[in-house]
Amino acid sequence: MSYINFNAKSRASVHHSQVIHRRMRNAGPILLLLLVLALSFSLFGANAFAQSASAGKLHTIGLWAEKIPAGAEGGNDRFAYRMNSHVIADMNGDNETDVTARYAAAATVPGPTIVINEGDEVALTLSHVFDPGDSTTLDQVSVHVHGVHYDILSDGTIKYINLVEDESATPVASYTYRWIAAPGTAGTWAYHDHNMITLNGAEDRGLFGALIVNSSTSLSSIAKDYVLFIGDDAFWGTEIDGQTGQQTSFLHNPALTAQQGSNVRFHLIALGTVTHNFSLPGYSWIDPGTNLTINEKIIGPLEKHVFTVQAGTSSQYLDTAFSSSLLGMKGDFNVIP
Ligand SMILES: [Cu+2]
Repeated sequence: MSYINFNAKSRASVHHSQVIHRRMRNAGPILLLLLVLALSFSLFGANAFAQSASAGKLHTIGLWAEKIPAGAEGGNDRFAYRMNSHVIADMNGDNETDVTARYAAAATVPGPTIVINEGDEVALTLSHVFDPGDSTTLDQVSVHVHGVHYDILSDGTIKYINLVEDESATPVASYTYRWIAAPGTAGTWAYHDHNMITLNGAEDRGLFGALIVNSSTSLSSIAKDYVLFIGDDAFWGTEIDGQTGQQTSFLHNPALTAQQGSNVRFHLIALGTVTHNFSLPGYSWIDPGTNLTINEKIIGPLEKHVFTVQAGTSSQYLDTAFSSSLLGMKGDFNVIP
């Protein structure tokens, strides 16, 4: 499941410098350019330039992959991603904003939800910190993302698959992935480990999370985002505050809360192997890409479904597929007046 854009390496700055070099050879166009610049300054003021400079942002992310040892109740060790640092800046590195405080301090399942805008770029450096000093530990871990553009070095797969190199963090070296949220990539996408070979990729052990690419036309009035991964036996989720960006992750059928009258957006991503039938009794919503109003949605493995409702009365979200309902796949949707 790779969506590789081999043209993604060409950068806007390269084109700009070529254009400027061509202009240097001929003074005429330069005078014209100065005239246009002066004119637009007088018409629009400096704001027009400030806006174009802030069009796309660069997200520099440090993500750690950690081990969560099995608790007293037994079971298997889990693995999880933790946000170590997230800094947003202009493409040239100016105007840095550190948003690391939005994330949980500990590693979480699901992993951190990375929220960016169409036009942004991401440089994500993954560090392998399972068992520092233990040379017998699993040696490769990666981040493979869906939906956005990247070149072959950022696929997050092993050499056997990509024919170039192992694109993994190891106990001795981190690995940097570069993503470009080009026009047309808006949506909600999964990212996950692809390389923990002895476990056949460790998304089933906790190494997965979501990337939300908001489009320029996304509603700015979203009070909360709920990212719900649908596993074969439970929902695993993250709740994100629309104002502060603060996020909290929950294992096993989290209770979601909303302020009455506010707009909340559900992002459903199916993991695993079975088909689900999602419903939220008392609510209906527009099926994206159509003008149909629906009140339930069949979601197959690796499919996703994103919709927005206005919080009215408390309800429950649930999976009504036969085996899922036997497993109790449901959680509370609490609306606070
Ligand atoms: Cu995948």
